Amino acid sequence: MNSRKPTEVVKDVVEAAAAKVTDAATPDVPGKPGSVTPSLREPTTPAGPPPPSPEQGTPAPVTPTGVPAGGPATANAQQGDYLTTSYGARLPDTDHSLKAGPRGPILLQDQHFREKITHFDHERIPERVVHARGAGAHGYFVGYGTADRLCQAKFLGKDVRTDVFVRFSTVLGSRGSADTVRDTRGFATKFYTDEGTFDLVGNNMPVFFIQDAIKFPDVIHAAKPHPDREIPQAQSAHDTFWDFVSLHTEAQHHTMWNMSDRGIPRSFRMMEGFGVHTFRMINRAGETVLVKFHWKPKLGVHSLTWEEAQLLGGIDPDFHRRDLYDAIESGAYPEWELGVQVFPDTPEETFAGIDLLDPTKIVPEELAAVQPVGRLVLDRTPTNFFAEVEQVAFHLGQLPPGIDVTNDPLLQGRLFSYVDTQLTRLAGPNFNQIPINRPHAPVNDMLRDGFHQSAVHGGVAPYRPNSLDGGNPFTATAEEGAFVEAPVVVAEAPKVRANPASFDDHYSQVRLFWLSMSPVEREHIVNAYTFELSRCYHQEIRERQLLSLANIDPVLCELVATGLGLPAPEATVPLAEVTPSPALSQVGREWPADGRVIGIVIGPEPADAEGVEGLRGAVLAAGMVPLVIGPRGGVIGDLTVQRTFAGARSVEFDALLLAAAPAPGPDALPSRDAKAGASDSPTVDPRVLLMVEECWRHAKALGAWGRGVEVLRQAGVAETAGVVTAESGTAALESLQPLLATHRVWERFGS
Ligand code: HDE
Repeated sequence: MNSRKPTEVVKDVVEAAAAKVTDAATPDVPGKPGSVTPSLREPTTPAGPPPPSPEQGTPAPVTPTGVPAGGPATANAQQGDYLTTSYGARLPDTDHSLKAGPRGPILLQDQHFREKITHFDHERIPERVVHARGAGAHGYFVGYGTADRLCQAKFLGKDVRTDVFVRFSTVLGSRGSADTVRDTRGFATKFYTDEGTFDLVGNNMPVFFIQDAIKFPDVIHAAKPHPDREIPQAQSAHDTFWDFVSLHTEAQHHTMWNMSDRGIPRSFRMMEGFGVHTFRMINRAGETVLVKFHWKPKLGVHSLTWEEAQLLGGIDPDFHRRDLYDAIESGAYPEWELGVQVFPDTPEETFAGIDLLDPTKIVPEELAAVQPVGRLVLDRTPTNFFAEVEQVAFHLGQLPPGIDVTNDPLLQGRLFSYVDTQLTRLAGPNFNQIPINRPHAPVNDMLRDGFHQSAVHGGVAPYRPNSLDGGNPFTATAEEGAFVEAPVVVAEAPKVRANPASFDDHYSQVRLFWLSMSPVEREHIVNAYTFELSRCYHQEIRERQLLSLANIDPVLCELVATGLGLPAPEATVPLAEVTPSPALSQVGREWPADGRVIGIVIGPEPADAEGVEGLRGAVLAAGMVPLVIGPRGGVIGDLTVQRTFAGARSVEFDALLLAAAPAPGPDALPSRDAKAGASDSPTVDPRVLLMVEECWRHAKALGAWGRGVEVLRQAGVAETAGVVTAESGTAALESLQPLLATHRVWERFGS
């Protein structure tokens, strides 16, 4: 009996026939499929896509707005001087619908009316189910070449420059929610590499609420607004969130990061980013290591105070978005270094006893240093928010050769989710053809048709193997640049719904984080837990969360319990012995103050007697942004007033310098708001006093010279920590700069 496979038998027959055939007998009559005459053998020598048949035409290569493709980026923007329909016919009127007489009904034949309204009716697409609120920017990434020994991905090579698009986001809020809410921030980067797109879809926190992707709908349903009243918006301070995290205690680590100052960043530019999961890198020799990705901001990690975040939610809900775009526009390009923590790829997939597949755990930087591998610079704002920021579609399964996934069960689930969600959100399977998602590497994918198909594929054989398109497309070998999965051994094991035992430790690293914080950061954490839990309706939920806090740290538990007016429970598990990681604290280091906003208060005099113009120049020269605040709008002397006292609020700037002690302006009516600039007998405008008081309370640097010193005195803050006085504005700025380098005057918080 012949035991050979049928395919092998067919191959032999083909080979035998091919040996005999000299010329293929193709009739010269219409109906030939494709332009290639097939060979009898399967083509094996790679060759490009077949040319079109002579009788074939294609749509003209024009842009969506009707000009030849291949021109500048503006070729995709609207064209010409005149208003047209979507099919390019000029229009005489867009203000009146076509009616049967001026008082008559609208005629159904009014093509322009129907097109305009129909398109408008369909302008919205579903917002992202999570991370709906975001902002994005273009930039570039330059590899240092330091990863070459670990990873074959070419974009990490020395001086290789790759275009990127980054989208930052909050997780919980709807598209229109405020930027400064307490939440995790998304940090998703699309690298348009020559070897295909690489999406690094991370967060500004290195751990996640859950260990298995199957729990994602649970945690998100718990954190989103209650299904009955749809409140609260973009908040975790409510019963369902705390109900879930207090029952599902693996969420406690991420929850503490959210309650810490990391939950209220000062700016996207001042956030770290983390890939969260462990990934695998493969070098040219096929050797593998396990890695965790880190983004390190050039400006350091900084946060808002809770009160600043609240005020900004009302005064400037777009604060982070505006900050990002203003910084880029003014040339203060946000920058990060990409780094990796590297671990040996052992069968246990652990490092220093830490399970690298558990996304609720970090590896402290003191145990595995972050090694820089490249630099990211964001230097262009979007031209059209919808086309770019809204339509960008990330997917962490989009990996270049050299970077591969691990079995982290959260990562594994995400590999399914991101394509799936785009099918609804971007209405079909062709989302990678939307301009912002298009790869910058040639695509030959055999995926065809579907909604919004904008490629015009040639040939007749989008299948493999084929001979009718000359065998194209061919598969590549690793040497030819193919993405080849690392041949990781999957251990023989029973099919189960279970976690490894090491995933059961839910508290030791939360304690590690808590003990790594400075006193002022701990105070903020206590306040955040107390605030959020006090917003829960049910005392049972507060008590249950206190049980978790008791297992993290008795002092934390006691302080939060006191704030809630409840007894502190005893721990139910032994407290973990941990070594704090100083790298987790934001306090105690110095950073460049690039792009910081310096408020400058001037008086009503139409002269620059105080030397404010010189100060403005010095602020700009130091890479910071001046914000001139005056009693009235317009120009005072040579200075353009950017904010009036009535319109300014301290949360808009990082430090305040006072050039004058302006008397209460005619529009200053303190009695309308007793809290505004309270002073017994004010000779200074109460709104200026309010700015000073708030700055002081928020531990911001303050300075004055000349008559400005009087304001500090009246506000009761003169000669206190972080308040400088000098002979001139430029001298005051000089004394202020070291204070900005540490971000806040921490001792004002009493630490
Ligand atoms: Fe996401 N996540 N996620 N996520 N995620 C989405 O994809 C999901 C997770 C992250 O700016 C969605 O296009 C599952 C971790 C960012 O467009 C969706 C799980 C981390 C963004 C989705 C996670 C993230 C998303 C919604 C559990 C940090 C915004 C819209 C396994 C490492 C990307 C979309 C942007 C967006 C699913 C967990 C980061 C539904 C199932 C962990 C930054 O596919």
